[in-house]
Amino acid sequence: MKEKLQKIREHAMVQIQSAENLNMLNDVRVAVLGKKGELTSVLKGMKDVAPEDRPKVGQLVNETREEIEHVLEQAKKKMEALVREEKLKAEVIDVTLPAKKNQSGHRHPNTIALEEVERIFIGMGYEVVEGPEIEYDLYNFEKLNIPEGHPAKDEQDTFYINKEIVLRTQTSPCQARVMEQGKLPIRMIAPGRVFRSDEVDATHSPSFHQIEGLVVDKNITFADLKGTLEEFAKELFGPETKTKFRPHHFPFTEPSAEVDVSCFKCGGKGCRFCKGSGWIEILGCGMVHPHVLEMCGIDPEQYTGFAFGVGLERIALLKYEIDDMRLLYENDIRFLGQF
Ligand code: 2NM
Repeated sequence: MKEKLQKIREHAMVQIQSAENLNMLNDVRVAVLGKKGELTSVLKGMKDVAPEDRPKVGQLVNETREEIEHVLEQAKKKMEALVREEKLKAEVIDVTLPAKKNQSGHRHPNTIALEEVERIFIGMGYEVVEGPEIEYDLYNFEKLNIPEGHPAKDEQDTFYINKEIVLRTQTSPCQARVMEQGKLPIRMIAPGRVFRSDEVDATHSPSFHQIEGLVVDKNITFADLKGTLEEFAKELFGPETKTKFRPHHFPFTEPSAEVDVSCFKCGGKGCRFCKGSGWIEILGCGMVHPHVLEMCGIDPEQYTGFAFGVGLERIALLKYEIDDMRLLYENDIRFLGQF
């Protein structure tokens, strides 16, 4: 009996040693200590042992059982530790790796500039009005005091669909349409895409964007025009910004002016940015020509108005110190990602 137990014990030890995983260890337990296990069957055979020997044999079986149980438990713990370690190795996370960046887009610099201009004028009580990009000659030219034969109507500069229809060369046709509706007073800006038959270079494109403004009411004077555009320039380029109105000519306004702002880079001393002059041209403006009011159904004896036009790309180029307009249209992510 002693030998038999010895054999069971040794066999169990070898089996435990060679077990490669937790399942195999469990198989050993079942085979030795389980209900039909080797050691269990020894216990069951106790009835054949002489009564006087039973306590001794019983003790021996129990000792063997305890020993095997202990070794099994140790082996199980070791195996579990090994499994855990391998799992940790396999699932290792390198917290020093750079994180995956969220590639979220953002507004185009043109849009940022547009919304900035809109914000300023909405703050002064203006409405934002849009209109068609394909326009009647009537609204694009005729009602804006640009008659047949005027150099602005040159086929060299305008995309004609036919004799009556053009790609709008400015957004003022929107304003002619609003004036024609006859609801006064008017305080509006008309942003949008315009078209001119220009060659592409650093400052020209056959398609670009304008924001034109119009105010029509009783007693509107050049002082209102100046105050409004001075305020606009200060909001857009900073509170220190000075403005200068230079006489100019536009067919739809009289008198007309071009507006320069003091260079926001050098403060007006003169630098590379303003080409040494201290001033930067930003827009055109004037008092709406009485002819224009009349042609749009407004009595110029009762009402006066001022209007202005800003190039959106010009504002974006200035604001972000971009030196070539083409960059705004190429959609190169390396460029656009900077704004
Ligand atoms: C400019 C310059 C000066 C202008 C005029 C009008 C309208 F519809 F009232 F006649 N809208 N915009 C205007 C005036 C535009 O752009 C440089």
